Amino acid sequence: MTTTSPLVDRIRRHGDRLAIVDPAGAWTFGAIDAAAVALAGALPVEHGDRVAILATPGHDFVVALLACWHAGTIAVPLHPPHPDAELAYVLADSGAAAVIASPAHQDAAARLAAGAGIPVVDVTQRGVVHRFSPGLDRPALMVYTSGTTGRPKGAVHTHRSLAGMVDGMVAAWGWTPDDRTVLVLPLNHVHGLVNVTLTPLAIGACCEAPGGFDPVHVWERLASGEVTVFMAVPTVYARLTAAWEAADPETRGRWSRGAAGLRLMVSGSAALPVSTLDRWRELTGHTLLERYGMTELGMVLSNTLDRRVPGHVGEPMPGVEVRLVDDTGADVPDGTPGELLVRGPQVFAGYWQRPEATAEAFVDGWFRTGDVGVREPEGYRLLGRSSVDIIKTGGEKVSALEIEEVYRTRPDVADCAVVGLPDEEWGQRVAIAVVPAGGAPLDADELRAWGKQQLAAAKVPTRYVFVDALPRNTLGKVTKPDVVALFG
Ligand code: MLC
Ligand code: AMP
Repeated sequence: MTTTSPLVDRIRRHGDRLAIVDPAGAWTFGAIDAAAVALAGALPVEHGDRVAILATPGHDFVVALLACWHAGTIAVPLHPPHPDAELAYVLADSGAAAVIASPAHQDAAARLAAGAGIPVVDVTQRGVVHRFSPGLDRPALMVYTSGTTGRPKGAVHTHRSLAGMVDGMVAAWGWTPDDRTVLVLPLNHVHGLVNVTLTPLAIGACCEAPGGFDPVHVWERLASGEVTVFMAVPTVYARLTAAWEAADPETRGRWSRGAAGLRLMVSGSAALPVSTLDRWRELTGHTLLERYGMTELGMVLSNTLDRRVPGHVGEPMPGVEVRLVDDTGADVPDGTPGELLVRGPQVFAGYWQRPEATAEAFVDGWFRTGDVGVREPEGYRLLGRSSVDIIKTGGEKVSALEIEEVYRTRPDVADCAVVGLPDEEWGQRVAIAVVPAGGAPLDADELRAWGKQQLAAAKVPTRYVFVDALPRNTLGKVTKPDVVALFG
């Protein structure tokens, strides 16, 4: 039986090979596929429905994802540590018809599903699936991403665009069935989901999913001699470096010798500081391969296996076309900065139920990234974003305006402004300047604890300053560079 999804078809072909290792056990491709087919039969859904996934990384998540595709539905992965408010928003915005949940997340799933008036399906439930008509351009996945305005939007990928992403990475980074990787990233983003989970599985390689990021565990796995590929955001490499510094000399030597044996180590999702790259090379002998991507696009620019230039993001991925344009939309010459536009087989289909935002995101069929880059003899180099209101912290993209809107709902906050402060470990840190209502002083710890109930951890400001008024220009607009200056 072939399905709509080329990825499902490829995954099931690897039969008896080892697909997944997680804290609950080890599974072959055949076992994963059989479980997914059976779970698909238990989903109370119609083709095209959105199905939310609240699952532990590894077996449960992959079975749930493949079950969504066997049932002809659109998978909407959730990040279990997010607070209810954030998860409920995604359930409501996507109009999810059901939630698939791991046993470990049944309570949260039941609470959220009750609020949304939809059923919870345990990942272990079994039924008989009904076939559906194939179509590569059917939506397969929705990943929520922050923008310059309002709440996060669902970026819709089709079976075709997902396969395009996977094919590009296999070609560019030389994935083989003998590879084995360790997943430490969340599964509500393309980095953890497509690069680290789906791509190895599509070619018959093994994905270890320890269930999160623990630096000591990762070092032990890198030192084991079993892992061949590792991919993460720069903050993870900074954390691993800190764990190495804290280890005793014997452990350091063992970790460094073991990690040197990997085939490939990749960094992306945020700018990799050259200092982090240099230190990692001292520790492991690896020059991190830096690449640039985006939720809407998958991987766009990448250094190559043969050529890695620090501070640069290389050349377009296979099949991807890019342009750099000025304010008028005209192409800029090499050496001149411009906004990066992208076209290619892995570009997303649009934002869920936001035709205007989708239309605005494209110009003449090219996706506007909002990132500013320059083409140099060494390859492309990114210079930053055109909007100060998009912040990247720990590899997570967050919207300053979304955070401001949430804090302004507090009666004791008259006004506020959110900015990103440069930070070696996090890339940027979220900081907020608050004008207390009535002038009474507020407690930063309380503001942070409150924020964690409303927003994903990455969005909650870690630096607070209290002011009588926000700095504004003559038009009354808050001047964000002056807000940054408030933090010294
Ligand atoms: C957690 N915290 C964060 C944060 N994550 N603060 C800022 N930014 C973040 N991203 C907070 C926690 O609430 C906690 O607060 C404190 O920071 C330390 O938490 P921790 O437990 O030590 O952090 P941890 O949970 O280990 O998270 C760190 C991390 C994680 C780097 C592992 O942020 C992460 O997985 N980031 C990757 C995100 C990602 O996958 N991005 C890809 C997007 S796709 P307190 O108060 O409790 O101390 C994309 C396209 C592409 O960008 O190109 O790939
Ligand atoms: P997201 O919307 O979470 O997918 O994040 C995509 C954004 O992350 C891009 O638009 C860039 O701003 C940023 N990004 C990803 N990779 C890199 C990189 N290697 N260097 C600099 N920025 C990056």
